[in-house]
Amino acid sequence: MAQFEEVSKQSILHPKPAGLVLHYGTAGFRSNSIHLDHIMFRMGLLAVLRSKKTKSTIGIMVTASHNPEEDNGVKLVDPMGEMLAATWESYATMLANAEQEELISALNEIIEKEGIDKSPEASVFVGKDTRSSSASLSQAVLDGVHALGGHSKDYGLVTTPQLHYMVCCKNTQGKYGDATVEGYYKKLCQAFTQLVGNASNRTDDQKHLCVDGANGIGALKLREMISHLNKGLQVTIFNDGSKGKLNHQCGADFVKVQQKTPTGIQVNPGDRCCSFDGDADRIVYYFTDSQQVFHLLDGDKIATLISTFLKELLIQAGLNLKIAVVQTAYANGSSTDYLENTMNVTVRCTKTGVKHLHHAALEFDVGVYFEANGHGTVLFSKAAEDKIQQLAQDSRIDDERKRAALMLQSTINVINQTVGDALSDMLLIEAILAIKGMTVEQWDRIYTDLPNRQLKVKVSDRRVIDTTDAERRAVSPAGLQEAIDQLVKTYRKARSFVRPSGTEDVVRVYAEADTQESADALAHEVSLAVY
Ligand code: NG1
Ligand code: ZN
Repeated sequence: MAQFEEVSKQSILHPKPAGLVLHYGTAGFRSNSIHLDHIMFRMGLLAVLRSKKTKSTIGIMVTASHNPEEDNGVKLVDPMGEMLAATWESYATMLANAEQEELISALNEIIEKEGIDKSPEASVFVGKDTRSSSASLSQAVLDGVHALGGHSKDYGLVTTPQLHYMVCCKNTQGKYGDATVEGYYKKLCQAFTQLVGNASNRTDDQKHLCVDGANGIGALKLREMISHLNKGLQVTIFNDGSKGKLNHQCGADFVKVQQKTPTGIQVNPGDRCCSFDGDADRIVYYFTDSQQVFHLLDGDKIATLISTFLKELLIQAGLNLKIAVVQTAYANGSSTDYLENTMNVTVRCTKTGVKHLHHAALEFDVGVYFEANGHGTVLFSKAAEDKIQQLAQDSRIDDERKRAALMLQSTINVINQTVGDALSDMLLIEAILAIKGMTVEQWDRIYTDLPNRQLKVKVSDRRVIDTTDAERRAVSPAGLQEAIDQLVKTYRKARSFVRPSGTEDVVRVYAEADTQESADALAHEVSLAVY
């Protein structure tokens, strides 16, 4: 490519620190922002190749999600708005770690292996979060795209799911919606308004929600979205970025892991609250009761609420569609038990990481997937969407079926099927609670979580731990699983597993049991067995 000269020239302005090695992990590259300039430039290059290969627009999001403000990261978005294909993750790692003088040969290797035709135009959409490093890092991405002759569209400050949405809209020629932030708000808000039209006499109290924006992009974008809602939702935004630091003692990850209210939020007992994470692709709900006890409604409770709602609608609509919930090993045992034995819903367990859940959810007509940490969405198969569409337009059916079909149609429009989306999930949850006339306390009482504890253990090499059965059992090192089994036996209703983290240099330990003391003790004992 004549363009290679330009790449060589430009890459000198984005030099790789010699010897630095980073991996494209579960959530792309993540590190302290000072290490990432060359990675960003090179991901711009890679996105051009991916765009030529797929003859589609590719997305690049500059964010480190729930990590501290000092960190940053980058993720590529594939044509339908999904995560980057696994084979390309290894190209990303190879390109990122090529020393300066090996860069062109690394590009050539990818071009050859993938048989990339150089002639198609390349198009890349770029977005960034509110971190102070994001502006210059996203400029490095754009430099990479342009150096290799690609066209770019810079969406500036957007949430991760908004960027996924734009990519999908563009590559489906607008069938999924308009590839603009305005188009995103219009589609979601119109569907929300239609849904809550089914809720009779909502009081102002029921319309009110307290949102912790994690001092990030979610707060900014929520404020924009609210203006499209015609007062259908009354939101008080805390941690909107005007004072506090991004993700510091706030946000969905803090609330889930610490199991407590974030700082910077003033609420009364019973107030319905939710927290976004730093790029607004996760959401968890919570409230404090009159005894000042904190109650968390995590991804499992969200999946239960949504799947119950959808199952009821499918029955009312008389549609024979297969619905399933996809979880990971971190799902609370009570949620799995409730879904399987009370709701009679199919439950699948996959490895951690949304791409695994997303993939499994695609196997069903309606696949609801959520990680316990609040990352999730609902996928409708093409056949399911067509059936719902047809029924909603059928003039011969009775009112109850019609109403159910229309609600299913609005649910399809309110949910961002490309990826977990805090704004979109929030609208769907708020609509369901309104339609069911359900308080957050009633939602919480659907089932009672088993007390649980998550711990992190630092070891010299976390990769010596290898797992099977959707990460629920360790196959190496020898003897570890047997030791865990012995410990679990000494507690009631207990379960525990360990796995190496894909995003941090730690081993994660999870334990649940009949009491908090037992869950804490079991997690502690298992973490000692990991050493
Ligand atoms: P790791 O670090 O592999 O456990 C964490 C989350 C995942 C997922 C990724 C990507 C837990 C236990 N793990 O992965 O669910 O969200 O980060 O952000 O919450
Ligand atoms: Zn995130």
